Amino acid sequence: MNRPANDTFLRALLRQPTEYTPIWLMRQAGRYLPEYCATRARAGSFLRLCKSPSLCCEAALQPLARFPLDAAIVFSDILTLPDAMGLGLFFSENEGPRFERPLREEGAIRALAVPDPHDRLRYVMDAVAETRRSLAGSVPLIGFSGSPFTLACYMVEGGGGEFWHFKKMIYDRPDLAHRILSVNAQAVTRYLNAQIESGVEAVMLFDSWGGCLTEAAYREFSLAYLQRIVAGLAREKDGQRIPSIVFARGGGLWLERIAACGCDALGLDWTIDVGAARRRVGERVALQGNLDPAVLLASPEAIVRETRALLDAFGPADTGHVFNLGHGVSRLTPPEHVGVLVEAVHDYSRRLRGKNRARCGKA
Ligand code: 1CP
Repeated sequence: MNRPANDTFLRALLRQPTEYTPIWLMRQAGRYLPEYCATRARAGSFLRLCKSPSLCCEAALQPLARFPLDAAIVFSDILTLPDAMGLGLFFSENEGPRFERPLREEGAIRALAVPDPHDRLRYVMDAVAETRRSLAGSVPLIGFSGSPFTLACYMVEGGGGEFWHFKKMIYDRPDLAHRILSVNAQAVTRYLNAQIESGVEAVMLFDSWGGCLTEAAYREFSLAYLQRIVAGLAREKDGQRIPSIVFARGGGLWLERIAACGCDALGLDWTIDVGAARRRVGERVALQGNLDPAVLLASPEAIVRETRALLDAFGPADTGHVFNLGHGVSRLTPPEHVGVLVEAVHDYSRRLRGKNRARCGKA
């Protein structure tokens, strides 16, 4: 298959020049969209939605039908992978995800095995293929997985929370923690490579909870495994480079180290200034982010102002930045505010490039 007609997102990740700054949003499909709520109601539950490739495709395309976003993301969840490892995922109403069989016993940890993604996660591969077909070469499709550490937090805790169980394990039984992380790293590598084979054009690793660790523990229990995965990913498919993004929530203190893990781009939360981040990582990686999702709850004027300030903070450059939020879209976001954001990013970044060219021309 050929490159998408709009490959701005892929070029920005690979630090090739673009005419404007591309934008997509974490959780761009989700509960802030009434049409998503209708699709989920039709599926019967969130998990049944995740297991229906045609409904996943529908949900993934919904934000693109409304807004001129520069990328689509596969509709799924990071927790389908531990579900395929036998932990028994379920979602209780308004309580978030839970596992029937959290990983607490040494025997269960020793028995943990890497699932065949083409078998236990066939429904995700089918969703990838169907979504890619339906995009019909318009914009690129992003595949994703949780990081080994973030997945382990949920697997040992048995759901969301403050993850005391896994944090205790890394100090009490580092051997067991490493056993889980090492199986997870192999599982994630195979899972992402299967998504690449099925048609995704970029991959993203969500390390949503790595930021809760000490610096030393982060290096040993999160970053080392991210590095292994990135080294094991297929770099190309059909002659096209497949860029990788690592989203490091709470990783602002360790940007240089994360940027050196081999990924093409670093996803930033909103606590760090994007210009400062750029100065710290230099030309090594592209940056993705990092508007505070709360800005989308504010007035259109505030959205435009904050968007321009962020693009100004990134500084003059015609590549290397993918605009995104610092975390997912809040379900309280008025959908039309997303439209204001996308237009502001496209419009203002084009104008900045025009100014740069004029300045360079005069020099
Ligand atoms: O009620 C609903 O409809 C479910 C809400 C929902 C949605 C829309 C969940 C439950 N997951 C998703 C989809 C999802 N999750 C996507 C694809 C959609 C898109 O981006 O457009 C992605 C990429 C994720 C990733 C995900 N799931 C992460 C990593 C990113 C992050 O938010 O930090 C995490 C940690 C999860 C776990 C999860 N799934 C769902 C919830 C409510 C949670 C968080 C649980 C917690 O509180 O810890």
